[in-house]
Amino acid sequence: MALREVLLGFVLVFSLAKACNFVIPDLLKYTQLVFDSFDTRKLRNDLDCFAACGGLANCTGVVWNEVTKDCYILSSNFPHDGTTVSTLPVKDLVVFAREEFACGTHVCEDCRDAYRSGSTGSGLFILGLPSQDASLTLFTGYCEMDTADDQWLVFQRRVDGSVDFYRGWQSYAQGFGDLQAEFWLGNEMLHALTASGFTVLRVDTADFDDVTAYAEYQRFTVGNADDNYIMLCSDYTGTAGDSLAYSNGAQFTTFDADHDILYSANCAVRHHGAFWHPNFGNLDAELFSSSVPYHKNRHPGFQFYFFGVSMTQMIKQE
Ligand SMILES: [Ca+2]
Repeated sequence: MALREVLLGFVLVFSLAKACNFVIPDLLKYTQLVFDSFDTRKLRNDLDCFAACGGLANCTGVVWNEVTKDCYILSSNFPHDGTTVSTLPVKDLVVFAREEFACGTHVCEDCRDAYRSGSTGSGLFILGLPSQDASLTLFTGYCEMDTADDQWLVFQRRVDGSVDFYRGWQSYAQGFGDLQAEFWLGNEMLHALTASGFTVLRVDTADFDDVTAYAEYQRFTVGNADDNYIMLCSDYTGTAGDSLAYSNGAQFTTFDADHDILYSANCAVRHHGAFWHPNFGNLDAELFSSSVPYHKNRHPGFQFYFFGVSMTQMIKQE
């Protein structure tokens, strides 16, 4: 009887693993894992945990905590507002990354790593960003593989207005939306990604007639929360106009956190969108904001807005 149970168990494990292949990356050179999960469940064991992932369409992997029996679901959907980032000792954890979102036997270092690992099509990947304190930040990202002969991590996409971008400070800090549709990756991640070295920013826009334009900035950094995610960009090239020059050096402003230098108003409220709002004094134009595609009265001088029906912003490490 006992042998039969063991055999049944073996068959069950085998069939689960076969139905959905997982990579178990070796994380032992790190002491801590930092990640934000879509959902957390108390489960009996690791088998139940990765089986839970196999049953969810948007699950890219799971983090299993052997001590607390918590199963953390990683997803292409962002957690709802109010969730917090987990920082846990690696020794208690096992990561199961779905094979199609990993780089061979490891989690991808960046989009270039994903491309070199043989994934030449754009899509989702589980990415690991190491810090100097031996912690690894694990997140699901969308890699654009065929723009300007390079690989890019998308941090904002607007295409159809399906996601509400008129959100507050905490939402923009942690990210929101759906990586396969519209989203903001999060100011915390933008800071972490751009703090580690030279980063190139690229903005692609299209208008109603599918006329496209782009802007590239060879230097792009986002500060930390203490600096209200101040943004610096320089060395422009492109066809869309150097519109972001006006936001160079601006802090991030949302409707509930006013860090623009316009004394009389909150630019995120006035322009119905969070952004690194520049100060234009009394010039009452519709300006930069993450609500871009649906602004009506675009100022003709600012070509992102002239072109901006759809908009993608992405970065690559140099
Ligand atoms: Ca203000």
